[in-house]
Amino acid sequence: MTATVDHEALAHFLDSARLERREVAPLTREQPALSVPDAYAIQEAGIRLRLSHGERVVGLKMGLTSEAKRKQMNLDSPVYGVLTDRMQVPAGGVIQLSQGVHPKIEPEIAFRTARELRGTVTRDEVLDACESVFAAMEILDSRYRDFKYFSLPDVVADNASSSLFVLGTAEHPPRAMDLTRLEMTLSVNGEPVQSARADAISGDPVVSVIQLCELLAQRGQVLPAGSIVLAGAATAAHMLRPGDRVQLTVEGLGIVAVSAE
Ligand code: OOG
Repeated sequence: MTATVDHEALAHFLDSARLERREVAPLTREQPALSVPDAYAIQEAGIRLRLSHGERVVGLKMGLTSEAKRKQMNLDSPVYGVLTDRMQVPAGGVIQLSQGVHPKIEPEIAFRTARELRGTVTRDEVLDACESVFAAMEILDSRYRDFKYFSLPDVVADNASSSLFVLGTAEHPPRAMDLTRLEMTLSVNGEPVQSARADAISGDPVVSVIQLCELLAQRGQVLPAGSIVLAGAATAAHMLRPGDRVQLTVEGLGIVAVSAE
């Protein structure tokens, strides 16, 4: 890590942009040498700020796990972010777009762990540790101007663009189906806008959980029991507009809906 980087100050800078719904310049513009470890330290400081305001960590999200997303953002390796209870929108709920900067929505698959996962884990160990799999959507919202032109350390520091998420209400045991073959369709106002098979997520959404455990281990951390894990988007993200009714159908996992106003 770079000794001259003030992680707490940069976390404050991004957190106030989030709270005041203000776009800011990417951190690497002022700090071109910002490293990925520095960025995770900034992300952690930002989460500590949210915890000091009464939020609770409920899980983690993977990002940039699909080719479509990596192309959309012009970035090339997976990253993680932290989910808190205040980011969860109930299934069928309403997203207030005025509370964000420029929110986008993505189709995802989520897991809930029943046991801790640590370090290098196998596919079977992930399946054994996860009690449920869900259809899910993530609402991203970068604090950076125009939601673009950022590098990997920028997006990591900004908690991997996390904003909100919604989980389907139907829970399925992860071994009940072949998770790589599920067809996923995101529709807005009744029109399909994005579709993919679940293997667009890291080749297999379970691989996202394996990669998450590896990334956490690099920071001396584990994936705790009882975590929600968003495995990453299967497609590019869709910009939300007021009045949008968004629905994700995942074959075998059911439907999850949310609307924007
Ligand atoms: C980075 C986060 C991407 C995903 O699922 O790929 C992400 C971004 O696009 O701003 O969460």
